[in-house]
Amino acid sequence: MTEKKQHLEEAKELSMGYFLTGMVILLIATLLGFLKRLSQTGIIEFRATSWYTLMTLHGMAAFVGGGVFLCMGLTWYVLVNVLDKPLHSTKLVKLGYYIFMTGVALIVIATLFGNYAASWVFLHPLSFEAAGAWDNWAVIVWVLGVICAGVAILIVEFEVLLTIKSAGYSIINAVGVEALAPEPEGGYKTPVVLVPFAVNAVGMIIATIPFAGLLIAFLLQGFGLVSNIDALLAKNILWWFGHPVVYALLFPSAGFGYYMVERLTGGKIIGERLTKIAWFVAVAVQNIIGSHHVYQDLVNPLPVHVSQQILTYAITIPSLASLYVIIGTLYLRKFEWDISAKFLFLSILGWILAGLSGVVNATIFWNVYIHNTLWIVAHFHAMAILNIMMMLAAISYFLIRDYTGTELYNEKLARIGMWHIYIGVMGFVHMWFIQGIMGGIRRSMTSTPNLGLYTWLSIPFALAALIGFWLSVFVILKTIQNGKQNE
Ligand code: HEM
Ligand SMILES: [Cu+2]
Repeated sequence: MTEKKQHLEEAKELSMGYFLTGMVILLIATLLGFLKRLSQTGIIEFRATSWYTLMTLHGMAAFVGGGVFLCMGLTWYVLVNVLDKPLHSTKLVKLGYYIFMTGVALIVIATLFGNYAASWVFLHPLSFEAAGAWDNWAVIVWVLGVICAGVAILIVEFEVLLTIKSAGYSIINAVGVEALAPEPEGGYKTPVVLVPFAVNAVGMIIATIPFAGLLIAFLLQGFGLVSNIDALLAKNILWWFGHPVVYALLFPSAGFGYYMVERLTGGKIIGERLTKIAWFVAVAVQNIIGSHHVYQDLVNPLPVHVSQQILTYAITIPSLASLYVIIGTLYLRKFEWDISAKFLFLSILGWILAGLSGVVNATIFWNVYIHNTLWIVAHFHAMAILNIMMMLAAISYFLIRDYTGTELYNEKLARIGMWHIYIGVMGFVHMWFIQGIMGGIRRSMTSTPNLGLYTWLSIPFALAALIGFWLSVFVILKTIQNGKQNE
């Protein structure tokens, strides 16, 4: 086997481990989501403690266990392909996997066995005000689980940066700095695909440090060694991390978009300088906008509120630039509308919807109306599924052919799955948008009075989405199986 083949094979194996695990977690998490929504109609019933436990598990499992994990997995393969160099350390990649899985196990224990139900963002002091619903040990196990996930994220992000560095690229340039100067003859040195991965890695490493401090304070309170963590400070720190952790999904997903567009169209994306400068804006801004989640905690000082609104608008720049260059490149070049291109295109539409609804959240004047309503739930499911999961499906279908060297098991079935997901999620997300505008509250096991009709209407859509997920996973698994048989 040539050296090139060897490092690709190595990355393939590692990616596949992360990928399959993330997919299983995601399938379970989406099933929980469906059951929760169904129970809000009254067709099935959960005890209150179970509903909030499942909500907590669903959020953490879908977002972090499924989304972050899938993105990490796909990242290894894309990085090695773009760099044409081996990963910096396969040992670190494996270590990240095992620590993450330990975190998953602890979170499952804290929720399913300990009834921990303070939501995936466990805003302080909820954990310690359980009113008998869960014991202190469940808080400790939950926090230890989150610490494992945090350590795994740190390891993975360091590995991303070290891989870029050991392939001979400068990290400074990889976060967009080189584009501050006009493009030299022969083009910029750093491939543009690397930029979102590097920006995310830097962002997560910085954000994890204050978060680690908060988690340790939680542990100390859990053991009874500290009694009064300041709730406002705790919330601001939680969101310092909680905002950019979404970028552990969104930024790699943008990178996958660039990668696919370049390979689909056989050339570099247009607007490289613009794109890199846009990402450079995100390097710092991503880490200082978390307090837009606490606009309604009015005791935060006014300059914090005002700066949060302006800075949050600034973080739309990399998204706007990405939309522009991806749509522009696809418009200008010829390419085949295969299943990946279709998923990619739908993901772009989802990105616009999620982004626009996010601007509503970011604007204090509107936030007053939609804070803690189902509008927020609509916004982040639009982001998580209509944008990110669609992009992850696109890159999965794209890479699975590389992985296996075979064609898709059944392109028609893949297309049917795609439309089920898209129409299904569009449908149920819009029921949430409507309920949110009408004041339907989030994190409630029962529908807000008079808004139950929309909950009912969302069920067929949610079911369609679920069928779409399972179909897509079936096609991917079958393709992998066919690939193995052909080896
Ligand atoms: C078929 C797909 C899905 C369905 C039907 C679904 C359904 C739900 C429901 C009913 C809630 C509770 C909302 C409330 O009433 O406040 C919820 C919360 C949530 N979902 Fe989903 N979901 C799905 C997929 C996903 C995915 C793919 C992600 C992320 C990648 C995700 C992330 C979250 C998060 C973070 C929460 C908040 C949990 C909390 O507040 O602690 N969901 N979802
Ligand atoms: Cu945020």
